[in-house]
Amino acid sequence: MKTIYTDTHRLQHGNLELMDGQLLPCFEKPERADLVISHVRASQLGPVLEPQEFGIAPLARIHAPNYLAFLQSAWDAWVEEHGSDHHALPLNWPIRGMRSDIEPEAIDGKLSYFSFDAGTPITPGTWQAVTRSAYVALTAQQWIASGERAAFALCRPPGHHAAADYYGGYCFLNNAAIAAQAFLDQGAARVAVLDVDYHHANGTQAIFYARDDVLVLSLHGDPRQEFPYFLGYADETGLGAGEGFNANYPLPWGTDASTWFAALESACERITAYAPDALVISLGVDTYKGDPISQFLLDSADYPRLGQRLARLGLPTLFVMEGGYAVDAIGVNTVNVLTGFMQA
Ligand code: OKP
Ligand code: ZN
Repeated sequence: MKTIYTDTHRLQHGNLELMDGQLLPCFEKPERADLVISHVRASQLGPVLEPQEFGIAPLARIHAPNYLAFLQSAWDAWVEEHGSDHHALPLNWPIRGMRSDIEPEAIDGKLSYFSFDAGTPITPGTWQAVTRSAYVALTAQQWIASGERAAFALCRPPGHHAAADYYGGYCFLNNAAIAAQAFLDQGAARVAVLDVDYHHANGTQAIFYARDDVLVLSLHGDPRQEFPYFLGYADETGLGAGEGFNANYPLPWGTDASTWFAALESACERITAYAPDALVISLGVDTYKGDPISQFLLDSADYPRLGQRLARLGLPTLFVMEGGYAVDAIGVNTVNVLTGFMQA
């Protein structure tokens, strides 16, 4: 299996996120992808290739023009207002009854308008890093379109919390959604996106919620207990033409491998019934028992089994990297999924 990767991810290196009442060093840090790529290189998985350039068009198939314009200009606008000593974080949001339909002029207002948390700093290199992360996904998608059985897009920053016009949860551009749309634009009739990250795929769900050409499935910490709290319930099944084409599997804190794999089995049956032309896996390994911000109990030996089950779906499969914050284990666990897939 080919891996697509670029060092450009290091340009997103946020200093601080607001968490547990403190400004803490960002959990979503360059070492994550550095460790995954070093494990890929040490494995027998296959070659590591650089991404190509794709311009703005495939990003604009998913993201709103005003959002892309904001992301591209946000750091410069922030520096103009506040200088460059601190990375840009939002501070307040429109709640029920407030106006959420007008993009403010001031940069602090724009940051709030286009975001949903205070954990996702915009830095000098954010635009460069997030566009390259999307190009990693698009390059891997192209390999599959040209006949590869599977490919691994080692994206960083991750993408599944980003929707058409907002960022948050360390995500800015929805790499998995951009790749799924590329399959459709190249002639696929149906694509399934299965998100096995610990956190709900709120952005991916929102993007495809009213559509029947992308089946979105997500296994995740129950939103009653877990970030992002405001989406990811089991009764969110799609809207209009999309009714029946969204499936959530919320699971409680402390979920172990047997419960998690039972949910995976249900999701896999749904995918088989949908008979997609391609499968995109939003691959987070923050389901690991040692993850510092997550509450599931999977162990490293469970990840090959995940890969094996996905291989049995028999579909062209694009793996897109999402979360995983136990940096000691993220490389092993990720490569375990991919080698499990290849050996099946
Ligand atoms: C991104 B991805 C927990 C705070 C959570 C944001 C987590 C974003 C996860 N107390 N902060 O889905 O791995
Ligand atoms: Zn996650």
